Amino acid sequence: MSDILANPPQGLSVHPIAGRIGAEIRGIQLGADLPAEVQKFIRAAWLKYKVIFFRGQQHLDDEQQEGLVSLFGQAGVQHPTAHTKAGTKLILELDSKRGGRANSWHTDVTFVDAYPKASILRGVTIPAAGGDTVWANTHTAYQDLSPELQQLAENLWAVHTNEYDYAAYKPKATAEALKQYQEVFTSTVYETEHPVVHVHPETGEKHLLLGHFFKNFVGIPAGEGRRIFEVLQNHVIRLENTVRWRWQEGDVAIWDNRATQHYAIDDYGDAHRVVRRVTVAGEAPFAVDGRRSHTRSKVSKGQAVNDESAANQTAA
Ligand SMILES: O=C(O)CCC(=O)C(=O)O
Ligand SMILES: [Fe+2]
Repeated sequence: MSDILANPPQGLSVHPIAGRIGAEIRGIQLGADLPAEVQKFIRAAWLKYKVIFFRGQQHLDDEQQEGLVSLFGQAGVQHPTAHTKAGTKLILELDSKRGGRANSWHTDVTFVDAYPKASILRGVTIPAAGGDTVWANTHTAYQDLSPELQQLAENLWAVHTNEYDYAAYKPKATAEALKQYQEVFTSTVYETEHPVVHVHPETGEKHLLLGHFFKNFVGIPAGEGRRIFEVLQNHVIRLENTVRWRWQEGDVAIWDNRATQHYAIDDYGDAHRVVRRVTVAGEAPFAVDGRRSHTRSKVSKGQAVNDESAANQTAA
């Protein structure tokens, strides 16, 4: 894996950004039909740096962005509950004017067992100032724990759900946003059990698996569990484990969703910000003892709401 990074294909270069996560890749025009060597290089950089960035990809339209999932040898997947952008197969649009502000720490879609392995995000409309996104490395977060806390974490399983405490994470959400969250994002309610420490299927590294879809730990009362959650989650988001990206229009960020959490900073007021995401299918994680995550319930609330304006009351 690192061989190809040390000797990149002609014209390509990798520029690490923070010490523990994130690198910019220069010299590529992204597309579905890149040479095999270049695709291999992108995958190696993605696994090593956990989030990789490409500037100047204005040539990509929605369909070409959807085509990028082929870099990862798996199908693209729609969001299980949020609406896909009209006229596209896979795109989830986050528009700040329609509540698309993912300003709480999460890994995408962990309320299902086989959540996406990669997310590919494109900057479409970017505020003149603000609207950065931050990613955190969940492996170095695990490594930072004392051996005793590592052991505690390895023994814990957590329930993740899309019906989490949205209002607690979004204290300024409007009544309308809350209603749409209830009706669209939670039109089907999932509950999934994940190990708190999972072993990455490609790198073998151990990662903390938490984020805002966390509901409770299996076998621990909610109040006590919340405090344990804070201890572990605070390790994930320590600044040492993070990288922050200042967007320009046409940028693309691709993250290893099995190895990171992210947070979209909501500091741009009424300025307009639009980003579009596609996700690549993943597999259910496994614990250090080999047991696999599983979705234990999936309950449809019945009447599906089909209101385009509610498309992205998501926490993404
Ligand atoms: O708006 C962003 O920068 C990130 C949004 C998000 O959470 C996602 O695309 O998964
Ligand atoms: Fe997200």
